[in-house]
Amino acid sequence: MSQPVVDLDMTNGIAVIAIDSPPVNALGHAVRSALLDALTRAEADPATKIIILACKGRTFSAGADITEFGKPPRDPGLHEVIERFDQCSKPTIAALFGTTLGGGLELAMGCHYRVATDTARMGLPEVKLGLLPGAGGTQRLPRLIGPEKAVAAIVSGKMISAKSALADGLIDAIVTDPVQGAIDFAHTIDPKVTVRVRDRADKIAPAQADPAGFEQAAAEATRRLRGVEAPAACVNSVRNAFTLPFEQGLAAERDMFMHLVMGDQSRAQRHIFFAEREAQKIPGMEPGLKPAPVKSAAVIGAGTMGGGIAMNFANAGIPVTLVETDEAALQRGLDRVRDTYDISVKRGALPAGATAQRMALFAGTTDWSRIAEADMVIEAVFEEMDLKKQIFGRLDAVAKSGAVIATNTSTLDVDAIAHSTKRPSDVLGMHFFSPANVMKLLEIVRGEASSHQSIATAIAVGKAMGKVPVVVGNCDGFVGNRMLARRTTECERLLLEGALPQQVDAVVLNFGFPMGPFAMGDLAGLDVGWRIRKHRGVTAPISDVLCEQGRFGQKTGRGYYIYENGSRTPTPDPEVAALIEATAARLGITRRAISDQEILERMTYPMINEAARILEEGIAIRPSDIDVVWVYGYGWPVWRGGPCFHADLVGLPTIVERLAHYANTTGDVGLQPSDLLTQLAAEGKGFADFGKGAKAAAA
Ligand code: 3H9
Repeated sequence: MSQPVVDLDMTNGIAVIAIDSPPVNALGHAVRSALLDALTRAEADPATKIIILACKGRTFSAGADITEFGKPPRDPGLHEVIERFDQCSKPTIAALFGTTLGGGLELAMGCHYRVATDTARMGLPEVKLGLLPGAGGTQRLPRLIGPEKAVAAIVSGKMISAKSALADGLIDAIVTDPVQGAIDFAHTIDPKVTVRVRDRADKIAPAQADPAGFEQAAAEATRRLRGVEAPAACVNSVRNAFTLPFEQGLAAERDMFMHLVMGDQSRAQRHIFFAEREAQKIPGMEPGLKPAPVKSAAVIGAGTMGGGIAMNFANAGIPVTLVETDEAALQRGLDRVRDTYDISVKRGALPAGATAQRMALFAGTTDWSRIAEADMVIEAVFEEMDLKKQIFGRLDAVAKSGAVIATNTSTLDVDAIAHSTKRPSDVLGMHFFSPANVMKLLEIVRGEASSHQSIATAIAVGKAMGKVPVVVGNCDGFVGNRMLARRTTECERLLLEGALPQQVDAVVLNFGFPMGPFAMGDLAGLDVGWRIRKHRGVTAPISDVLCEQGRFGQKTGRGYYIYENGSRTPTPDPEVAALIEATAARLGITRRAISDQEILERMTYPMINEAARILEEGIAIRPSDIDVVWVYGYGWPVWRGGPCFHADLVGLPTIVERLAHYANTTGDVGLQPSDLLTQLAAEGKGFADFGKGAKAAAA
């Protein structure tokens, strides 16, 4: 028989209803039914004076069970459960700890009082799933903390600390132990009086009299959001909290929730939520394999990348030694790190005093023997195979036995690097993205000899750093850059064939990327790619001409665009248009008008084709891993779910047909649809079906 998911204890007039549904006490159907049942029994007992809603395990409820979304609803719904707590004739107190999120917080706000431990955090993160809080959150939170703070919290989905929650009125007390604290709190209230959040008017009255403050807060919260539906729905629903009676506001919130939950944007965001977690699961890895503890680390190379990587260790509380060849370079590296922390403190992203605290975890050295104690060493020097091999040979001599030794290479063969040591099983790639202290993606490159233990350790360290690790295979460009290379090729072609940088960038921006590829190139520096092309003996006619003229992008004030007087805003440059025309003429290409639709297809389909090849070759484990790489590393809009998810929405037969067309018009055989894409399309399947046969056979 399955374990009960809700426990009811009635002692001395106090009923404690405790949800017990690991891992996060999500409010699935079984929990909702059992909650109603427990509440009915607790309320009906004449001895009951107070009802406490608690949770067992590691956290108060993290909200609705997301796996139920998109399936037919089953009664009782969360609304009904919350309504019953709200209407309960005896005072109800929610005892919060851990992370109280979404429907979990909505349930807690349906109670008459809330207490929380001082480490508890709470929030309404539904917007991150393309939703709005759909069980009263947009109506009750404004009544507790005011519509201005509520709209900021709901549109950002950010968590609120117990301290702020107490100051703002979301909770009534901070306690040491959740249940005992709730019992103690119960002694301070009149058990005959129930205070319903729905009846509270004090915090919404000012906005009813003058909504200007709310509108300003709403505009501020939605300032940078393009193309996404959920934030606007959140704003409208919070506005209803002070313009409509409670019941009407609730009904409107529910309608908006139903609309959003059925939409592609929320489906995409839910896909990424689960994809991110799935990416941590590596088939074939021994169950229960524990990552090795990483108590100290070293980073070889104190340049921008090395410094950023070292910051990640310090941010995770892991002492880190930066290693350089000379004192001056080391000092420059440490200074850069300190400056970066100072800027974060100035911006309010880190608390005052954080610089000193984090810098205390840094050591710098030019003496390699100092890294002998490190449990993990990451090399972050120039992209030069001979140099890397030499460094790994030295590391082999000094690093302690069992230490994970990683390279941050973005282009070189991890196996060749690993085999310059006598312990290739301890070697793997940890490919951070620039700026390394900010970007969330971490490609963990598994070499042919990398051990499961070292992979598990790299995943655990990545998670501790707040990164999203994705394990990928060893090939040129791994997953992300290999796909990006396809887009870059199309960028050049589109210019030669008739588009301008601003047209291409506008299409990509409208799709939802934060930046177009040409503005991005200008930001990163066009000379970087130029150097790599020269090294590899390849050309990109337009980019090469720009570089020959010293147009390296933002850093020289000119690239694909002009940047006047230090401005970072790209301004189209007629000289570039002329230069593109001249280059096309020189190459005998007759330029033509290119539609936005064609641009979009060529900016996405060749990458999707490459994704299929990456899967065929086993470089990525699953399509959803590729989606995670693109969302967290390259700005693919999360509400479009990543390239593979998007491809399934477009339909693979369309993509196959268009790729064949572009292969034909450009003469590039690399654009021919891959075998996997062709096969899936022919079978009426999508990326979502990839590997399903194998999984079913294994089951
Ligand atoms: C909502 O509430 C809608 C309402 O407004 C209206 C309804 C009408 N459901 O993240 P972890 C799984 S929307 C189902 O690795 P952590 C997760 O997939 C909801 N499953 O742990 C994973 O499974 P697996 C609003 C869930 O400690 C396992 O639990 N709430 C849910 O790093 C462990 O998760 C949210 O958006 C769920 N709600 O982080 C909160 N949550 O082991 C979403 C987790 O098989 N959750 N799982 O891979 C989180 O943010 C994090 O999970 C949390 C814990 C911070 C709680």
